[in-house]
Amino acid sequence: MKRLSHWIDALTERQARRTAHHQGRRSALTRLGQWMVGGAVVPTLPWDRSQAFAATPAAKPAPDTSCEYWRNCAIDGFLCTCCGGSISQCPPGTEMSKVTWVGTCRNPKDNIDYLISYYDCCGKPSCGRCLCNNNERERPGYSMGIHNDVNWCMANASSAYHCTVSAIVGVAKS
Ligand code: ABN
Repeated sequence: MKRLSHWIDALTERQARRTAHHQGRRSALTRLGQWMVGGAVVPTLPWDRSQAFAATPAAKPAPDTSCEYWRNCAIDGFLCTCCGGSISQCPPGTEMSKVTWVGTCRNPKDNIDYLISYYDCCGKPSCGRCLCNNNERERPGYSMGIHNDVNWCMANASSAYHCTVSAIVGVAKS
């Protein structure tokens, strides 16, 4: 009887060891398989990467906020494009000068010379941004009509100078 119980003990122990051995290996293999499949699949999931390399709006300034922009070839003042206006419109709360001076600038895209009217925008204090002093074809101050260093708000209700626009008003005859 003692021998039989010894034999049953031995058999049970061997069976338990075999099961534990198999279970351990199987679960390790299962975990390895899951890890490999997961590693292969996750990078192919349809992530939305459309914003990943999107340029920020401020990355590239508009060309007309530069003193080098062709229409600004003879401007003396603050660019209205930096002050809430556009290349040819005054910012809200200001009004265009009643008098102005007209320069001539060449558009590099079509090689045509255009007449550019540099209206000052009046009625608010100086904008203080994007100051340009370009003087292509400008002449000394004794001749007011061809001189740009003048506050053209002089004839407006308010002579407070804010900024200057560069409006195309015609084509220069050659
Ligand atoms: N036309 C621009 C400007 C305004 C005030 C003084 C000088 C120049």
